[in-house]
Amino acid sequence: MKKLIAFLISLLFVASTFGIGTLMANRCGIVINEINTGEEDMVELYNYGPSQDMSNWRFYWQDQRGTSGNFRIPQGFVLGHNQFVILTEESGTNTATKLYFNSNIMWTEFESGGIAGALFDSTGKCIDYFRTEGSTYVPPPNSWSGPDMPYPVTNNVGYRNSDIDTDTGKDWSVGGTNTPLALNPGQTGQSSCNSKALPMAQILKILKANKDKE
Ligand SMILES: [Ca+2]
Ligand SMILES: [Ca+2]
Ligand SMILES: [Ca+2]
Repeated sequence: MKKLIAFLISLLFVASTFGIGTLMANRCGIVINEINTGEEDMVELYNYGPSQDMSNWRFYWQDQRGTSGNFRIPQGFVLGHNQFVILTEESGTNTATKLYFNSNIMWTEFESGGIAGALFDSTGKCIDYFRTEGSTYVPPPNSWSGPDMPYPVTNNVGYRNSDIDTDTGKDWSVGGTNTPLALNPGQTGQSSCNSKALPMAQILKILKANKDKE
């Protein structure tokens, strides 16, 4: 029993020092949650984590035809816990849930050859990203791996299909209808940071099982 506890403590130490902390970092915060490649092009962000000041964050978009652009989140914009915001190419007056950039995104359902997007914080750190089939964009920090999100983007709708973020296209589905400012099919909206609790729950279960044996 003592050996087991020592092993589990060391496992926890290793996980918290080297693995889980960084691995889970993106999943606890803001994600690119949904895209609309039709009229009008838009991006939905969702915040799994605590309230976040997004002043001077940047959303970068591009396509395989060689077009790209940047949206700068305005100074003072804060995205609350479990809140959505839409970034749109339209022009208008910004609200708490919709930011207008008056700058065309060139994404299309099937003529772009592939599309990609990435979200950067004010220090330039990449927070989240996605890539479709056909895209050769390598999102920093160069950690995206296949499979890619499907392309064409059926019905101009691409969306995260769960609360899990694996930094692959498996997290994304296409088709159906857009759900702006609402959870997507397959999402609970609860923090996938909670997956941190899974190893602990398992550890407690093991400890209890061993205790019961004693
Ligand atoms: Ca479009
Ligand atoms: Ca457009
Ligand atoms: Ca949605």
